Amino acid sequence: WIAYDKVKQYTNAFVIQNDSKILLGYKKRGFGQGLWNGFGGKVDPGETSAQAAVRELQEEAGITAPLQLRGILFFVLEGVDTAFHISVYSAYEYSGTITETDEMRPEWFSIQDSLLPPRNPLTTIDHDAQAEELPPIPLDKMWADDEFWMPLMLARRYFVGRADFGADNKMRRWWFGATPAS
Ligand code: 6OG
Repeated sequence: WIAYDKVKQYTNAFVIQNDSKILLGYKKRGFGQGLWNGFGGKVDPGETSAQAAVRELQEEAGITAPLQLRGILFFVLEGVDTAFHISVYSAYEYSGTITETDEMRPEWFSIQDSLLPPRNPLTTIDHDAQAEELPPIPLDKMWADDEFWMPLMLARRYFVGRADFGADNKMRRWWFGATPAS
């Protein structure tokens, strides 16, 4: 087995509204350029990951949110001697004005039903909340791991996962799990 002596801690934060839309950012530069993702970055020395998550969301999208830890991801990439430990956060409200930055272009996406847990058939759907026409979450333009844990996050389950990426950025092996639905 391999000991990863260089583990870097990152954050990734999502704002979700009415279980119907989610805020993603288009990464304009750096690692993951050209992909849509939550907002986040490296945890600085002396900072907790929760503090970093709030700071990064502010820096990259211009908003503040009561982020809650939703899951932990662990990635290794072929040819890269650093392993990524990513704490994923979500919030259901925010304050401030969503702002485009040098690094990220924020946009709302509608959450497709296929990513949500089955609805109780007796639940009434708020059609006003769904009136807005938004594009669905662009999973084909996101990191390949996202489709596995996104439904777990949207179901508000606590998840953990690991994925090993090849040099071509394709996922070679992966494992995801979560606490039972409540
Ligand atoms: P900066 O370079 O912007 O931080 N990140 C990943 N997110 C997903 N969904 N999958 C991955 O698979 C990822 N690798 C990194 C963590 C990079 C941002 O990208 C996230 C950070 O939010 C490999 O400082």
